Amino acid sequence: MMPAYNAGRTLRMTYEELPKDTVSTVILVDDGSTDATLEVARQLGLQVFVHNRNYGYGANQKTCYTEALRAGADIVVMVHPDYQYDPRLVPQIIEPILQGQADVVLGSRLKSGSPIAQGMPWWKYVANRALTRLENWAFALDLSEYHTGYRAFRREVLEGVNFLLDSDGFIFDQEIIGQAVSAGFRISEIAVPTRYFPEASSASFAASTVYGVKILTMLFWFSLHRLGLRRSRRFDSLRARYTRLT
Ligand SMILES: Nc1nc2c(ncn2[C@@H]2O[C@H](COP(=O)(O)OP(=O)(O)O)[C@@H](O)[C@H]2O)c(=O)[nH]1
Ligand SMILES: [Mg+2]
Repeated sequence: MMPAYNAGRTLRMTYEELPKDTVSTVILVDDGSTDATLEVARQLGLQVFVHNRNYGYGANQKTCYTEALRAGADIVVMVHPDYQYDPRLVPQIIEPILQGQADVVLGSRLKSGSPIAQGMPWWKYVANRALTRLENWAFALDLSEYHTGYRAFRREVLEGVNFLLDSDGFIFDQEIIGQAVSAGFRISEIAVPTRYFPEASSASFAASTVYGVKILTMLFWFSLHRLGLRRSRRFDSLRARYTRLT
């Protein structure tokens, strides 16, 4: 699934490189784009869902996952349609799930190679590293980054966390990881290359700073929840709330 917002110039390239023998359904959710995203998506014959206005990146993913579950997906892969991540790596990103070794797999740009040499602005690299360190500490994990737009989920994860309670903005990406950790799902990562070019990112320095502060706030509430000091409904697992009897 591809959460799209003004991805008209990169959507075709991204779609064309998706390995069609691995992917059974491609869903695109258009979050009120003002460019040719919808036309291109229709030409490509994708399953398209359209928001009546721009609700934000998290809101977009909520529709993506809801519709992917409704379509019966066993494994859901999100890739940004801005061609920043290599769509040819879908078989690799789902492999740990197929092997039964992970429930969530993140495509990490910081696991190997040099993201800065590949075009990541240095301040994004430094911030990414620092926030990753804090998130590793709060989540008791050892990942190389959490800020990627390339992710694979087992169906049970999307059914077992209350992602509709998450933010409609960019912080959604971190909240859903916190929820997966809370629910006891296993998270792993694979290395993916970094690609930076003008259409690959719209996050300005100011917006990235706000994002960083929101992550710190989220980690604070997550930690209080984890320690049993203050409950956040968002981090309550839906797993095992009920089972099917007949
Ligand atoms: N900025 C923005 N992006 C959205 C929205 N909904 C979906 N997206 C998609 O989210 C992706 C991430 O945005 P981008 O600017 O590339 O962020 P970055 O790569 O993380 O710096 C893009 O592929 C957009 O198409 C939205 O409401 N706002
Ligand atoms: Mg991007």
